Amino acid sequence: RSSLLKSYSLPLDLLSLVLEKNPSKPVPGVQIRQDGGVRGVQLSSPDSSMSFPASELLANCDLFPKIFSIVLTLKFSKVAPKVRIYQQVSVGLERSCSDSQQGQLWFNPLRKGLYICDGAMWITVLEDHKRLDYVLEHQVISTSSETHDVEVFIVPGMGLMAAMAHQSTVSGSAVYRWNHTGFQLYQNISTQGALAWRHFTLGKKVLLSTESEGDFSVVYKWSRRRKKFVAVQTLKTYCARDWEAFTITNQHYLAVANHRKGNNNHTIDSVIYKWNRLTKSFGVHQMLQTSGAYDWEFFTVGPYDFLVVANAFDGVTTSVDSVIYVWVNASFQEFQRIKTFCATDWEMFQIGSRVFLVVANGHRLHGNKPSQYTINSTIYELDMGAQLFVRFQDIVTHSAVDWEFFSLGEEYFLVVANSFNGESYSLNSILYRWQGYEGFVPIHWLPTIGCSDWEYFTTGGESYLIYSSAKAPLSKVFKLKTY
Ligand SMILES: [Ca+2]
Ligand SMILES: [Ca+2]
Ligand SMILES: [Ca+2]
Repeated sequence: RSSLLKSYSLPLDLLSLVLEKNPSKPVPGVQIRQDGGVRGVQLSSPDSSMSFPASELLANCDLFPKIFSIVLTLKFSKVAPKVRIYQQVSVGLERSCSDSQQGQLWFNPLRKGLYICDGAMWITVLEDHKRLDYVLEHQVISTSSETHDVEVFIVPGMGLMAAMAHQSTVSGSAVYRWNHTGFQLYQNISTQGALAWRHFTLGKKVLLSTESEGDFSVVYKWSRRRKKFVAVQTLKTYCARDWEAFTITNQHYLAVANHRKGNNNHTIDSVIYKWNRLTKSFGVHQMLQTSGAYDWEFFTVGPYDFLVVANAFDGVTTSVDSVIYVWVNASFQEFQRIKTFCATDWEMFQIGSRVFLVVANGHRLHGNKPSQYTINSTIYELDMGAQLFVRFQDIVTHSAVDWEFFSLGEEYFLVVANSFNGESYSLNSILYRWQGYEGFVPIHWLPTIGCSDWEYFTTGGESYLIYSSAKAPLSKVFKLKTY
């Protein structure tokens, strides 16, 4: 490939190729013009004799190149001045924008961006695409105990907040608030071995639900008056690992992943709840049998609504099918089964029109044999023709418990939470970048301890990643430095 690239990265003069094909015979519709010191070509009408097969340029190349540039030099003799004259462009790192600055242009040399003031805020006219340069440790948060999950969300009037599911039943869980530079403890919430938090909104209501090792889950509502989360409903759950909130045709649903009943009953029902507007509470809508369910992921492709469960364990083996469901006639029906190994997380993402699902495989365990933690986690791509998800890429992970997808500028990334390799919890979690047909390629290694979750968020124009630890009382915020 590199030799091909070399031979094709040389510029080719397409015009001379056409004009000099037969120098004795002029090409119809083409005239040479001289203007000042510049000589150019005038094309008065397109002529079929100017075209040639692409194979003349791309010998020994079966595929048309994905990236190429065509340079054109144009001369305009008459252009009507249609440009509206604005005030001068001011140059600097910060400029205010209010009524009196309306229509003013501002160039920020650091961001290489040109902005126009609309009377209230700066609107981007031109901006250099952000590209990830490096990842910087930004904040270490000392937490009251180990953490199984972080949920980052926005509360209107309060800004960015993060709920952390802490292990300790004594100190409970905590909600943090972003104060321009980092997260600060905002509210403690008493929990019994919290496993996950999920934030969702019902109209203007902001709700937060927690899952715990006990036999119940609690839904909290943000009280605008008290500026706190207050408990509103308790639901019977079985070691619930995850909640997923979603809306289909204006109806709100919650899917709970029931992990196990008692000590070893894993093949049980997980429940889809539906919001009842009259009783203002969630009622059971549908039961779906799951095996050690760990995660629900809801996603939409065109007119279709999907829900996929991560099945982790059936009591004997972690090699169980995880199931993708599709919404038909007001309930979920099986769409496809995919073999997984202690599946702990599904993440759906789109790149252009392509739809992907990635699974986090925790470990292989069968009977009394020792567990294998260093195994493949797999990315699947939706084949629209076959209406099936097909294997796209395998990535080696170490007891993966979470995938997080995000985009920066025009680039796409995946970060994995590697939690254990069979010997140690101190491992690198890896950040992968999308590189077209090569798929995802590792680019950054982030040291973590017992990593349980990654979340991506942006605030104040900056991009961040936060990870939580199930083995140490700390969470870390990383800043994604761009150039
Ligand atoms: Ca999370
Ligand atoms: Ca997920
Ligand atoms: Ca996550």
